[in-house]
Amino acid sequence: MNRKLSVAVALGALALPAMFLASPAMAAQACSATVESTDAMKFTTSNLVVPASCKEFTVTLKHVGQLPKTVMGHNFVLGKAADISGINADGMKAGAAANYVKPGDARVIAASKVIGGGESTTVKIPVAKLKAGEQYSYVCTFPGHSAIMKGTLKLGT
Ligand SMILES: [Cu+2]
Repeated sequence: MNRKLSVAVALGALALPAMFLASPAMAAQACSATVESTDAMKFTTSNLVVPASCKEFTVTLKHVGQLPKTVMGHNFVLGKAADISGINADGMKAGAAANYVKPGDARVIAASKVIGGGESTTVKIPVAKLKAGEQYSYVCTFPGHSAIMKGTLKLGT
C-alpha cells in the first residue's frame, strides 16, 4: 500500500466513529474541516466558519508536502485575532519541543502538534470558547511561518 493510500484509509477509520457520535440534529452542519499545508509554506484554507450548533469542531491538519518537520513543520494554533501575534512570539520562544506553543498559554484556544510532510493530525476546538462577533485567527507558529500561514475563523449561526 502506498503512503497516500494508507493515510486515506487511516483517516477513513477515524472519521467513521465520529459520524456515529454525531446526533441526527448535528448532522446537518459539519463539525469538522480539513486544512492542508504545503512545502510552499501555505495553508490551503484561509477562513473557517464554525457552526454554533457544534459542541466541538475538529480540524484535521494535513501536510501534503514532503519536507521534514524540522525544516518545514506546520501546526494549527487558534486564538483571538488580537492575541495571535503574542501567541506566535511566545510560541517561537517555547521552541520545537513545545510544538512552538508556550505551555499553559491561556490565550490559545486550540493548538495542534507540529507535523512534517506526509503527516496529518487533528485538533479539537471547544465551540463554547468562541463568541459570536469575535474575530479569531489561526496561524502556524513554526518560526517565520505566521506572516503567510494564517487564516480567520469565526462562529457562524
Ligand atoms: Cu508552518
